[in-house]
Parts: sequence; C-alpha cells; structure tokens
Amino acid sequence: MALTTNKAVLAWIDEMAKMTQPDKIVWIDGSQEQIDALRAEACSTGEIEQLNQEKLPGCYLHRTAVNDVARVEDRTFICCRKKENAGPTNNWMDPQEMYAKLNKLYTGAMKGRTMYVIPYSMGVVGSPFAKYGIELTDSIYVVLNMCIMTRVGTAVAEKLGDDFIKGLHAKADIDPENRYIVHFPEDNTIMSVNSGYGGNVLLGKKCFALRIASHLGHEQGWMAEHMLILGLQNPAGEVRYLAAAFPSACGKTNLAMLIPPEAYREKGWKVWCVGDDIAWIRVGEDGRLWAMNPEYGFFGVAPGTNVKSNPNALASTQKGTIFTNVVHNLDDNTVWWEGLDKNPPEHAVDWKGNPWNGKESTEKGAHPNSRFTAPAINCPCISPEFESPKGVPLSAIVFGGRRAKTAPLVYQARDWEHGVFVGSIMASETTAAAAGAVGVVRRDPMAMLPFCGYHMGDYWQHWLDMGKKVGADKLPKIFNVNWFRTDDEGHFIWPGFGDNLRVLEWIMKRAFDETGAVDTAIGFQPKAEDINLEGLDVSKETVEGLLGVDKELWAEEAKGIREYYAKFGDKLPKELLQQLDTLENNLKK
Ligand code: OXD
Ligand code: MN
Repeated sequence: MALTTNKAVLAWIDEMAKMTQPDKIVWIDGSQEQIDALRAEACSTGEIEQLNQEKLPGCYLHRTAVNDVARVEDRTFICCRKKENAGPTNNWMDPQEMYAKLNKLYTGAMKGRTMYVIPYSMGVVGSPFAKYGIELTDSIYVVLNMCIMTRVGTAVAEKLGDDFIKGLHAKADIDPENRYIVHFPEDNTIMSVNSGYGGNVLLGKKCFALRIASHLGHEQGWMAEHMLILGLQNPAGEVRYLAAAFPSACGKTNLAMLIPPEAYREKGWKVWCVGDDIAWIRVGEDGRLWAMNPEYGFFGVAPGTNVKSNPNALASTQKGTIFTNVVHNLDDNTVWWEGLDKNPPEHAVDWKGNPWNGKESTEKGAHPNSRFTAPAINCPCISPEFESPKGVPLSAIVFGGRRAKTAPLVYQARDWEHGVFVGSIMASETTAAAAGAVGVVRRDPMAMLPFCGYHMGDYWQHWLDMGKKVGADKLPKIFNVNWFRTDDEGHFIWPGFGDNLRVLEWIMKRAFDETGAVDTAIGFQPKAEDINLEGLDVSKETVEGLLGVDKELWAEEAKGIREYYAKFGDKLPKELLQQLDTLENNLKK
C-alpha cells in the first residue's frame, strides 16, 4: 500500500512503473518485520548470505558482479540543459538525448521483478536541514543498504513534498557498456542503470547528498561537501567541531573516528564522530556555519581496517552490517579482509565467489574496494550531536591530500579567500597501488572533483560568496594537512592515525587564537615545538622537516596550478588567480 497520497509522488512512481514494468510494487516502511522478511527473501535467492549470528548479529555478506566493484566516473553524467553549467570536470549530455537513451535501457527492465519504493531522508526527519527523496529499485540489497545509510520509511513518506528527489535504479543486466549514473539537477532526478555497486546505486549518498545537493546549495545559499565532521573534546570538557575534506582513500573514516594517543587520553581528550563522508553546511541562527551529516551509516572501505588503524570502525561493523566483496571465512561463517589481522582463513571464499586459501593464495581474497555498510549508531564514539537537527557549529575546515614532498604537515590559510584557494589546489599523488605512473598529481579541488554537480568555477565562486555572507569574525578558519610525507626510501615520516590529533590540537588552538604561528610563503605554520610530541618517538627536528616548504617544488606546483586553472576559463574567480600570483611572489622572496 502506498505510504503517501502526494499526487506528484504517485504520478512519478506510476510513470516509472509503466516504463520498467515490474510484476509488483512494494513500499518500504522501514519496520523491522519488513527488513527481516526482505533479508530472508534475499538469502533464499543467494543475493545475500547470513553470517554467524552469534558473532555478527544482523550481519550479511553480498558479492557484486566482478565487473561492478567501484564508482564509474567515466559513466557518471551531469545533464543540465546548458553544457557550460556542467563545466569541464563533468561528463555532460543533452537531457532530452539522455532521457531517450535511458528510457530504452529501462523499458521492461523490471519485468518479473519487484519494484521497491524507498522513501528516505538525508538528515534527521523533520529537521529544517533535512531533504527527502524516493529511490525506486529492483534490488533488495539496495533496500537493505539504504535502510542503514539513510533514515527510511513511514515518517519520511509523511514529509514528502513536491520537491522530493526522484531516484530510479534498475540492475538490468549489469552490463558495463550500458552502465549510466545520471543526474538531472534541474529536474531533481537521478537515474542509475546496469550497476549493483553501492556508490552507483545507493542514490542518497554521492548522487543526492553531493551532486544534486551541491547544485541545490548553490541555488539556495548553502553547501554540500565531501567532508567528515568531528568534535574534539579537550581536557576542560569543551567540544570544538571541524569538517575535513580529503580525496577518496586518504583516511577520512579513520580521522573521523580517531582514538587519541595515550598521553592525550589520560588528560581527557576525546574525539566524537559526527560523520565520515558528507557534510551539509549552512549559516545558523547565530550567523556561524553549522554542519550536519545527512547520512545514517558508514559505507567504509574494509581492507586496512583493523583494531589498530580504526577500532571504532571495526566495532561499528559487529552488528547490523552488510559486507560487500570481502572474504567469507567458512570455518566460523564470518568475514575477513587484507589488513584485518595476520590470520587469513584457509577455508574460505574470495570476493569473486571462488574457493580461497589465505595461507597459500597469492591473490587478494577481498576486493581492494570491498566495503562495510554499518549503522552510525553502532560507533562507540558517535557524537551525542549526531541526531541533532541543527548540526554542529564549525570552528575549522581542514583540507588535505596525499603528497610525498610538497605539502607540509600543516599550514593555515591567511583568511577565507586564501582558504578557498588552498581548497581549490588540493591534490593527491597516485601511489604504486594504482595502475599508471607513480607520483602523478591528480587535482581534486575540495575533494569534490567526482561529486560537484555543476561548474567547478561557479562552485569556487559560491565558496567565496558564502565567506562574504558569513563575515570574517564568524567564519571557521581554514587549514591544510598532509599525513603522507615520505623519506628518501618512500617511508611515511609522520605516524598518522591517532597521532594526527597532535596536529588537530594545534588547528583548534589557532581557530580560537590560543597560540601563535609563523607567517611563511604558503600561509601560517606552527613552530616545531608547537606540535605536542609527548609520548611519541618523533623528534623536534623531524617535525621541522615535516613542516618544511621547498620553494622550488612549490614554484613547480604553482605552474601546475596555473595550467589547471586555465581549464576553467572565464568562470575562474579572479580572487583565485590573485591568490596564485601572491603565492608565486611569496616564493620568490
Ligand atoms: C566513497 C568515495 O566511497 O569517496 O566515499 O569514493
Ligand atoms: Mn567519499
């Protein structure tokens, strides 16, 4: 039975059902009974497998098709009416042409299948920050994941207005040649076909909460960002919040759930996780910027997650979690992945569904992009503000990337405009783990390269405009960090993980004007002695090295930035070019 009488909603579902032709339509009410029934049905068809319910209650395993294991950026489109509004960093096609192409792929795609109607909310239901959507899908796996990643069901259906975000997903034949992840920002519509991989099919996440929401934020005066949000509690019991943007695979989830080093824990320091991937940021009643996490769960990368790197993430996966493309340990019906521990199971099934012996096999058992979908409320350090309808006030914004030599451990932008420049030049270097040349710089402004739903030049302008709207005295301070500097042998110099708190401490002190800084060519930096090294086997000289700025490397960097900026033509805000000129002049001094 339909959970709403909203005519716009019902008419759209009707239209989509006429095209896809499902055998039946089922509304998702979010109840435990319905979830249990769907789990049982998906187990009976092999879509998911139930794991050891004593060790991992409510946990299941799923394997995607071998050709369908990651987001497909080359098949992701922003179909606004004018090509120039999508900009040089997005794929574009005329909306009418794209609708016609997709209609063919969707026609009859749900024959013999069920269409599930998922009313979901990004944000706390009823919050003035929340936005509502419907995802139509023919995959129970998608339904179960959406029930973890978003707030789903009857309470949301009651809130649906005419401005709900429409999402249509059909697995079709999982044909990579006809796989499309398409956004029509002017129609509030997302269409995904021929994939079953999370990032392509959990439409509330990257598609809605970043691509569509960034477009809405541009129009409505707020921001949708690829950022974690955390609260840093100091020994005085005061909690200060920051949001941080890093490209995919730079450790956002680890930073968001950081456990302070022992010397800090003893004094009462604590980190609270508000979110690990997405922040919606608005001007609050007090005129400051407030951030909220629109999601309800974590869709984290499994490999490398362990009791040392991220015990909080691991704890989050111990109940009510769906694992995708990890190793199935047949001995005790649990899961395993590379980097979990040093005991790969011998009697197991790998991510492709083949028998696998972890002691003998030379091949990886889990896919490098295998995932856990875990309820956020499982996280031992989930912030008490996680369900706050207003979100949290931001004192700092942090950008970062993976740079072997150029970027220092930390620096602070001189002001908001400089901070927007710092975000716009964000980049990461490719590592040996990825195909292609090592050390190639991939620019990823604000970590939004694959997620900005409109022209990147307009997006930067929007950042500058938000700064003007808020005003210097209320704006969060902006920083850049780099945990990944390496020595001549390619080893990481900074220990990272929990010790990153030592840098966050300096950042927060700066945000509250509680410590000084050195004015350098690239911005404000700490003196080595301003980074607290108590209980850490790293010398002050090493930190001096980590904070060093090689002017020659930076001059090269500036050249690369100028070339990159040229792509954006007239849409490049002049303020950013001025910032680049200033940087080049500073480097010559
Ligand atoms: C993610 C990503 O899955 O950024 O969060 O790729
Ligand atoms: Mn992400």
